[in-house]
Amino acid sequence: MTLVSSKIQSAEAIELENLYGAHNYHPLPVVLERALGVEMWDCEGKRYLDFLSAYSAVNQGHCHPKIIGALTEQAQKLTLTSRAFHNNLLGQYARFVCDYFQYERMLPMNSGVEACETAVKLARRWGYDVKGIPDGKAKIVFVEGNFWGRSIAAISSSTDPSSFKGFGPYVPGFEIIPYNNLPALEKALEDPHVAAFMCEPIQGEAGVVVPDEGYLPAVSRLCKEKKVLFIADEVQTGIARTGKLLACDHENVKPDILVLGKALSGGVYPVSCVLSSSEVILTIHPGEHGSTFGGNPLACAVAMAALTVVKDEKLVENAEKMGTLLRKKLVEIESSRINAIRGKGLLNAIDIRTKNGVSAWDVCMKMKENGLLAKPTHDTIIRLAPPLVITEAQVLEAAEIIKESILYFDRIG
Ligand code: IF1
Repeated sequence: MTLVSSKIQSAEAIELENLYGAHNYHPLPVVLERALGVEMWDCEGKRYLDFLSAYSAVNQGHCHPKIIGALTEQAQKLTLTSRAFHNNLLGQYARFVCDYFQYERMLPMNSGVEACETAVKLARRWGYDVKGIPDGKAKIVFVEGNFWGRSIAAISSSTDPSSFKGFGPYVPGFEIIPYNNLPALEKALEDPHVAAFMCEPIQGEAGVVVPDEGYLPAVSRLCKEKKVLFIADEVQTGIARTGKLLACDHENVKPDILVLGKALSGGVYPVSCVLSSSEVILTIHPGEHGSTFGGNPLACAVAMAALTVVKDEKLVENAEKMGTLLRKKLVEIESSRINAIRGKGLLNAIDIRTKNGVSAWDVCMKMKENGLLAKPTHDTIIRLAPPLVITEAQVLEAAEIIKESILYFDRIG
């Protein structure tokens, strides 16, 4: 048995993944060894600014001392009881998270996809028990470009072939309509068997797609009129990322079911949850849904610490302020390669035009060389989403790296 070495070099670490791991990813060739706040270091000690935040899981910054403190303290007391028994933290955490987001009840899960799946199950059950949809007929409406994970249900609602192709047959009872299109929603909701409409308030994986102002309030109104639950997947947009506690808050919309994950733990541990009313959450009875790890005391302690950091360090305000500064600096870059800059708070994207064979991937490789880590999505889009603890000096440093990396390709033709 070979001993695990923390002194491994980057090339060897990548080779081992290639040799022994599944090939379900194509990461940027960087091997990270440690991180703090917005900064990360690779095996050779090179420093980077993190502009991905593990897809918005690390909103509070890497290895936040208060969150790691809660983790290590709780880890020495009690980590997992299963839900066969109570633990001393779950009730306190449920009250904490309900007060924090202003909902009546919470159902704890682990990953984002499990929480989204839970929301879909709750909607179907509510559809039968409360709305009175005939058994087996419940329909959930989704939007094109949505992303909520890799399970069979999640890919059954996906319009991205790389997610769904070759994994059928798919889950029935799902309808997919265009995003940001109210007439399409109005039409879909004419079917009395629709239990819920689910979408991201800003689409993350689709490329930071911000819907028109007024879309979400109209969605909420249409759903109410038709007695359909509005499920907001805020797994990526929630918890201060977009410069409000929730992206729905930009338009003062309150979803009937709110799904949270990622930053709920500050990225130290998989913690997700579904928040809703008693009417919805209590439609599921003992034995009908659950998870070995969901609601475990370690997760409860970590999530309470992570949410406390968001308030204590005013991350909503900082995301708004630093996001505005970042976009201001980015629009100043004079390059014909840039199609558009968009986003809210610190969830932003540069839309890069592929020119002379230079793609978003090449720009990300150049940024990596220059000390900033970001990942392209869909060939042409670079998501820019640093931890929300970023300082003004770090935003300016990052903007300079991004500018230099793009202008480099303009200089060489
Ligand atoms: C991967 C993407 C981002 C999500 C929303 C639910 C989930 C996600 C809005 C599921 C997950 C992740 C999954 C991760 C990469 C990442 C991602 F590029 F793949 F699409 F963020 F944009 N709802 N998003 O964004 O949460 O079960 O993963 O905890 O590699 O699949 P999960």
